[in-house]
Amino acid sequence: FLIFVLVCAEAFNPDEEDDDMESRIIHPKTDDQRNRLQEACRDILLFKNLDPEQMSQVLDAMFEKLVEGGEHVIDQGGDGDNFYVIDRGTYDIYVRCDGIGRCVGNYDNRGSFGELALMYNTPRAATIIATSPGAVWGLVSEIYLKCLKMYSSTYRYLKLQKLVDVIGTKIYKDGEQIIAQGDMADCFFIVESGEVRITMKRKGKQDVEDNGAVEIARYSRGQYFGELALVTNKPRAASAFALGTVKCLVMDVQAFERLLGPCMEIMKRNIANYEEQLVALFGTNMDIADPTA
Ligand code: 1OR
Ligand code: 1OR
Repeated sequence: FLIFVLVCAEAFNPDEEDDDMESRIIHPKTDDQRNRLQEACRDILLFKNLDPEQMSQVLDAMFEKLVEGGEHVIDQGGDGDNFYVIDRGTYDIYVRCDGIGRCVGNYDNRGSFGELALMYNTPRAATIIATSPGAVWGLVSEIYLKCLKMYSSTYRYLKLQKLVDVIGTKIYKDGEQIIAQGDMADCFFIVESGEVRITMKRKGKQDVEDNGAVEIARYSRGQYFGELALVTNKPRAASAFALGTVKCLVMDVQAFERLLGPCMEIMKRNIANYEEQLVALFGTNMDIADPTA
């Protein structure tokens, strides 16, 4: 999973995305209109990550629609054509259920509506009726969807970038120790290239050849290790050594907790497997030296 994330992060560059608004739509505006429009769009989340050029294209494409009190701006069940940003005026939101229309909310001189039918390609989910004379800014669905696409890719990229920023790489020579059993833990590793040998000391045999260490696992590209001590808050349960030259991605404990918190459940499930394998390897888990002892 992690390698997948990292590969995506490397391969993905939002600047390379087709971020042009293509067929440029321009509805000319007076200075006053442009100022009002800019003000109305200031808090629209979807527009926040657009660069000035893209934002200017979106503003160009928006058109002012004056409305009278009682006018339906959107009718429930209709097709989604535009997204609307409120310039001024008050609006009621009606939702029809079992033939009965109910007012479920209202807008007071600010906000936006009409995104649902465009996002999900569904009929309009509510009726919007102006309760005073007012004005809204419309944006055709193609451009709205383009913004949505850019927003989600930028958002994804920023998240991945955060992950990449806190991961360092480290190179180990053949035979070099990466983790020592019994040590306190401060980081987590992902093998980027080469092979890592995990060994564990057996109880009472520390002075026998090779400290009585038994190889219990080998990891290669894309696999992780060193998570156990971080998850359990215990010393390292095993040692890790480089087999040939090894390149690891290294994440410190703070980054591990912050960024991999959502993966914790998967890691815990894998840890449960260690216990099964321990029994399979040694007959009983009592045979392993307790690093805390
Ligand atoms: P749309 O494209 O479906 C109607 O066109 C718009 O009304 C819709 O996008 C929303 O932007 C807006 N349920 C459905 N649509 C709502 C609601 C709403 N509120 C605003 N809209 N509910 C009210 C939640 C306060 C749920 C009612 C059960
Ligand atoms: P750590 O932070 O304790 C050593 O540092 C790492 O070796 C450990 O995290 C795991 O990532 C990795 N038991 C304990 N740790 C293991 C095991 C393991 N396998 C890999 N590590 N096993 C049971 C004991 C025989 C698994 C056997 C396949």
